[in-house]
Amino acid sequence: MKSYEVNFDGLVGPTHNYGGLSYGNVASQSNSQQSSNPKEAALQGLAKMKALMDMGFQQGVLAPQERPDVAALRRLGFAGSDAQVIQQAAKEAMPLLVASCSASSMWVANAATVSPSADTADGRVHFTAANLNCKYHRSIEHPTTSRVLGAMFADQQHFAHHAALPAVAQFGDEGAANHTRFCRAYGEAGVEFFVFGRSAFDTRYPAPQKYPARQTLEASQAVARLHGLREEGVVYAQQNPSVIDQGVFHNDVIAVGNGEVLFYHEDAFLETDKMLAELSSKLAKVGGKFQSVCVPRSAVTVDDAVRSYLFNSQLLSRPDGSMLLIVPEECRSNERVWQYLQGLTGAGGVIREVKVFDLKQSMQNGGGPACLRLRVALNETELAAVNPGVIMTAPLYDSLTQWVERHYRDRMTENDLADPQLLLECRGALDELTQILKLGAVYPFQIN
Ligand code: SUG
Repeated sequence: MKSYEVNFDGLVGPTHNYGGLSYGNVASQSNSQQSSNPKEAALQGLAKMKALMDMGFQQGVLAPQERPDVAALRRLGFAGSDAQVIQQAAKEAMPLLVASCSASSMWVANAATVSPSADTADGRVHFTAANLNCKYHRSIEHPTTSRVLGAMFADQQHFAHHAALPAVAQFGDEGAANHTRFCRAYGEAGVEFFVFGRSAFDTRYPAPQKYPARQTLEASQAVARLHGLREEGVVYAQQNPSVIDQGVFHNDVIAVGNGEVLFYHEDAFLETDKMLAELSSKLAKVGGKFQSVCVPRSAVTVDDAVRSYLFNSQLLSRPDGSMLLIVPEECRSNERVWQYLQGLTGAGGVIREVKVFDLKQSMQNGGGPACLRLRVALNETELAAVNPGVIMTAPLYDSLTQWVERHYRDRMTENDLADPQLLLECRGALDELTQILKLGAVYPFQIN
């Protein structure tokens, strides 16, 4: 049976702004309080989806969330009408209002961890929504994420959904940003690779000194158990704590994998050789031949990787078995990175082509091409069971761009977030969106 990797990209929400909310994420911190352009952000994301669809890849779309999150503000003690809640928060606790307005759900690599049916005990595709426990503004995403994923992958015969892990730092889980899957073909059993930043319960593991390690070993292990993965089909590795301290807040900022290939930076992991050997032997047991492409620090420094997002790229398989790398524009403007990429694609290895996308609006908050997509490997039957409303087509692209043009502002600052009118605008837009994507009622304002 045919199988595919379907990339579901997060549609940027209408409140996209630079809140400076993510300590440890260099771009988010350094662009704090700049004015943003939500319309441009959404159109840049849609252009990438359209381009991948036009190249023949399976492409889907994942809806943004209701923001400002008035219900979250109410839980923090703000009261009255919705407008009063927003006005009171703006007056007394602007950082909380900003956090409740973040469009961070666009980075859907953090929405969930997904295990394809070929890897799981019950033969279904398993999803665990990420608790995103490290940052308040992201920790409020998972209830809606679960509803949206439930509406997209509704058929229980093929899809199993797990609630987010317990909402404490010991089970901090950032979803697919720290998860990669290796396989010979998408529909065959593979090896799931979980990268953690620290252990919450075992003090023998080192931890970063400056910035938080968002993913714990125990969270990754819990997800593997929930999904019914075989021990032989799982590899755990620890992220090098010193790169976390240099701004590598997720593994997908320093490594990306696809098919039988891992593309990674020399400093990405601890005990790299042992990890590569385990990946290689476990992949061999399911018929695959593991290949790694290591980028040496002499060619690209960790700082270059963090600034250019070289590894936050999409590594995609082409029909001839070679691969294509989708990178952000920032890779072209970094001389060392661009030179490295020229050498890489010219060397006749597996990665043959690089395509550059302008995703500046998202990049300024630390979100590159890979952050913006959630990968779901599906066989033909499973793909047919996905809600067809969320699969990208030329007409859907047209409706979504028109929808963005109609509803999105082209400038957003802190003052705009304090405007109660914004809430009404966003709800109006999202109500229409759920009809376009045929999601049914998924937002708090639709179900309460
Ligand atoms: O969680 N930025 C996101 C970026 C997530 C990128 N995702 C992956 N690497 N997979 C984060 O740090 C910034 C929001 C702000 O500051 O306004 C933010 O949430």
